Amino acid sequence: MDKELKLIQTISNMKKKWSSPSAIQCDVFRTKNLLLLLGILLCTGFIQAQQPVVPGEMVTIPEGSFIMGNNNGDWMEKPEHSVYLPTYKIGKYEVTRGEYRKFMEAGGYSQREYWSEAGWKWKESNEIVYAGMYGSVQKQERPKNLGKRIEPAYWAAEQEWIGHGYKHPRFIQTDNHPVVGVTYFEAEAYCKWAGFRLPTEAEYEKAARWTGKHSNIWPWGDVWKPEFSNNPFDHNKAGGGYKVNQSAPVGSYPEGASPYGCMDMVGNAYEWCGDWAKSYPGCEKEFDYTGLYHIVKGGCWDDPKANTTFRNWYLPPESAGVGPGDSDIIGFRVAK
Ligand SMILES: [Ca+2]
Ligand SMILES: [Ca+2]
Repeated sequence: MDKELKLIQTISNMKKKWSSPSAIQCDVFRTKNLLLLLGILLCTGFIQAQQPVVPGEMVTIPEGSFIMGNNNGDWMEKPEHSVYLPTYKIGKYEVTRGEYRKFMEAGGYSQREYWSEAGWKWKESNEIVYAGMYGSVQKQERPKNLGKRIEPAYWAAEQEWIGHGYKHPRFIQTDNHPVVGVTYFEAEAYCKWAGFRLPTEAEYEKAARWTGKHSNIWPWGDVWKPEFSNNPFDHNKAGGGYKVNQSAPVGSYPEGASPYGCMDMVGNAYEWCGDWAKSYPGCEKEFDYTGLYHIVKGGCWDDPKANTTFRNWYLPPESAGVGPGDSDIIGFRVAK
């Protein structure tokens, strides 16, 4: 930015110096200046960086096979295998608070039709449910002072965050921050209201890493770049800066875009996927958590080096800020 400002100032000073000759000379000079400035801005990527976030923008992923999994990853990421997917659309960004607010204002928490049976039952209950990674489910009563569920946990724009190992100062969540603290049930209800669905894990992973010929380990390539995503070790002020934990407005890390142009596919908020957690064919330890855990992908602002093949799983009602689930790190994006 400094470079552009200096150039604009230089051009402006030159204009002052040359301001006296005939009107024709002035017009020619102005046109030249404008073209020069436009060229400079285009070359430096200034105009591109200023592109606004378009809420609900979708990216089309063409049909075809891709390589899923990671032979160098954790045991549950193995083995690499080919998966065919028909054409689908996926959100370019995580769902924002501004978008989610529209669902709330449209009666999202009072209209039964948007919710699955299990989701509605959870919403109306006063139970907090959370679990370890391997099926040790625990339940407790939701504190009465929290009242009826009418919004996601961590909805307040400014608040104390639980924190996950690094500093977590108060910050203001704007309408462009990802909605977080949403359970699977809330993400599912939003999608139904908006005419979408959650992506499957395979859809998520293909949109995050497939170049058409090769599956990247991170959305941008096979080499870790701390500045390309919202993680604890980037310096971007939008994410709080170095060793500070907070979410960032969606699309704040354009250099970290996936080959298909999807933003924040690693980092910022973790993201719910629509399918149940299961082992890949040929995995050394087989598991099938159908009916128990849903897949969550992509790492978060608290995850130092999350990549596109990382797999995590949570219970659908995994509660935020009141149990160990800590789902202040979980959001979602839509698919169709
Ligand atoms: Ca950060
Ligand atoms: Ca994300």
